[in-house]
Formats: sequence, C-alpha cells, structure tokens
Amino acid sequence: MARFDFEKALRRKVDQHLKLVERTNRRAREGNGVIDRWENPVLTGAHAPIHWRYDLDPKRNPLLLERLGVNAAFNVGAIEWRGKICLVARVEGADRKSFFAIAESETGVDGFRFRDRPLVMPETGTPETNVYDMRLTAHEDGWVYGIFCAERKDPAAPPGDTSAAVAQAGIARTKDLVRWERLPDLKSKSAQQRNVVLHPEFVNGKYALYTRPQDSFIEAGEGGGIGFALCESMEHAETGEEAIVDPRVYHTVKEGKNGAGAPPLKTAKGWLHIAHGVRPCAAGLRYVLYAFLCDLADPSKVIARPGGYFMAPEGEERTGDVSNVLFCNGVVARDDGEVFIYYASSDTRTHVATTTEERLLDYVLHTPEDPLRSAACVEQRIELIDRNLKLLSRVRGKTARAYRGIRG
Ligand code: M1P
Repeated sequence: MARFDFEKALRRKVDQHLKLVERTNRRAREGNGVIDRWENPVLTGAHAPIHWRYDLDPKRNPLLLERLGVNAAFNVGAIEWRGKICLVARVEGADRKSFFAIAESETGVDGFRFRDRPLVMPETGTPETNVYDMRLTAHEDGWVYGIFCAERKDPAAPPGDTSAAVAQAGIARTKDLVRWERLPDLKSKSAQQRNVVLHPEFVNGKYALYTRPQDSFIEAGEGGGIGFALCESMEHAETGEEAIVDPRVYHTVKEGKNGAGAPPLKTAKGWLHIAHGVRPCAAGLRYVLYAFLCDLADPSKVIARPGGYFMAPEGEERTGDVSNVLFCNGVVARDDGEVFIYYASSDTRTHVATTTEERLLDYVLHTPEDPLRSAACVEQRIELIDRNLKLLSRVRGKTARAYRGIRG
C-alpha cells in the first residue's frame, strides 16, 4: 500500500480552503426589487480555518484526520468595524455545541475570513451548555453589546428527559471586539427568553430591549410576540412588564412565533426592523423574514407593517440541518445608504442580501398590510390589478405591447 503523504494531503486541503475563502461573489438573478440575493453563501462550516479542525503535527496526526469538526456557521450578528464588516457567527462544532467566532471582510459580500481563534466568552456562575445567535448593538453609551441565547438543561426536567432546556438572554460587552466582559443574564418575568435585542439608543434615559417572552422552549404557548421593555442598567439588566409590540397572529407568517432580528436601523422615517416569523405546517416550522417600522420618538409603537414576508427560503436555502428556515440577526447599514442583510438558511450557512435604506423604506411604507382574510386579500389584489390594467391600456411603447401579448 502506498505511504500516506502528509505534506501533499495538507497542501490539497490548504488549496481547497483558499479557493473557498478567496472566491468572489456575484449578485444573483433579478429579485423582488426589495433585496438582491448573492450567488454564494458568505460563510459556511468549511470556512472554519484548517487549524481549528486538524492537528497539524505529523507526529501526533500522521494520517491527517479531522479531530474537531465544524458542522455549520450561521445566525451571525453583524457590525461595521474599522472599515470592515465583522460577523459574529454561531459556529457549531461536530459535537453540536455552538460557539462564537468573528469573520471579517472588506467588501461585505465575499472574502470573509475567520480570525485566528474563536471568541472567548466568559461564563457566569451558572455556566450554560450552549450559546448562540448574538445580536451586536453599538450603543450610544459607548459599549458594543452582544446579546445572545444562553441555554441550559432544565434543572426541573424529570429523570430521563434529556431535552428540556431553559433559554435565557446572555449579555456581554466589549470596546474592541477582542476582550468581552460577561454581565449577568437578563432577568425577566418570562420562563424563556430568546431573540433579545438591545435598542441602540436610550429611551427615556433607560436601556430598551426587544424581547420574546415565552413559556416553553420551542412553542410560544400563551406567550410569544416581540416584546419591548426598559431597564435601568445593563450591568444587572432586569425588565419589568414586556409590552408586546408585534404580536403573533393567526394565519399569518408569524402565527407560530416571531422574534426580533438585528438591532433596528435608524432612518429618517422611523426605526426599521427585520424580524423572523414562524408558521407551523405539515413539514414542520417555516421561518421567513419580514419587516416593520417603529416610531422614531416611541420605538415601542409600530407605524408601518407590510403584510407577509420579503424573503422566504429559496433553492438550496430550503434544505439543511433544520430545513425551511431563514433567520437574520445581523444587518449593517452604511453611511451611503447601502444595507447588508446577513441571513442564514436552514441552520447551516450564512448568506448576504443587499439593498438600500431607500428601498427598505419604500417597501415598509408602501406595501399594504395583511388584511387577514382570503376575501379581503382578493379585494386587495384586484384593486392592484384594476389599476394596472387601466394603466396598461393607456401606455404605449414596446414593454406595454409585449406585456399585453403575454396576458391570458
Ligand atoms: O431552528 C430555527 C431557529 O430556532 C430558534 O429560533 P426561534 O426561537 O425564533 O424559534 C433558534 O434556535 C435559532 O437559532 C434557530 O435558527
């Protein structure tokens, strides 16, 4: 049998890895006008550096076997940082535990590379089993906060139940994206908290949090909806009542549950939110992305609520470890109005969609609300159709002629 050539095998791996991290990305086909998708995912498990996964010492690992595999890189928090876009990814090891790691890129659409080491997140006195889904907020108090889900086995679980878990909001802060100070977890009246997001500005002199009060780990039960609560301090964050600003609603894209995404973007017309909505169906849960706008002076008040979703899983996005899921917890808005929406598909990989503040505002302000009944939806659509038909019958020119030609 031929002798295993360690050097050659490693060379092959390095070449393959470089090809992946250096590949350029291209805007994908025409979209819905609201956003543009890009052809390649920007971050995957395979982007994890080789030295995170393999022991590169030929004496200890003569056959170059993978020792600590990486399963996926998804649900990223995002921030523009010293001219680059930094993503704090949920990297999931082959052992199912997630950890955070920063990948950065000059362009925001390709060339993301993980830093040399994953992020070291200090534990609290009650260590969690799993951490994931960090939202990054550059707060006006001068800190960058990372709020994430800290999950522990339910101490009240009966013997033999190895699944019951408690999700709480973990809180950390940093000034350099290198050293992270862990603060006590958020205290709230809710048994479970996931998808907690810190508002970037003080509201009435207090910190403001978007929450998701739930009574059980997966199901919303009697709870759910996107909540809003104020708290005095982030060093001992504790909320009182959580007012529901965006509730779950029967037979909509957020019937099962919903959750705030990235911190809202401040625009001239209001605070713009990108959130996820979940509906149950025979195939399980379907996660889509939707948007809404809140009042600038009162961020707990929704002022525009377009119906339905603006992004749902498409093509390869539909399948993965948890299929039929789009999830977004990281958005970057640049000073020139360009917006990068980082979203994950099916709990497996990270993609980018680009748009502009102008398009997003047009979308939230001029897309009609969900009228909540089939008959009302038909009425809404016929109103659009009638206006268009009238317009088309008057308009001359090549496009109108071509369009008249394809009509039934
Ligand atoms: O598996 C889909 C998502 O499920 C959870 O989100 P939510 O609490 O809104 O249902 C999270 O575990 C999330 O990480 C995951 O992507």
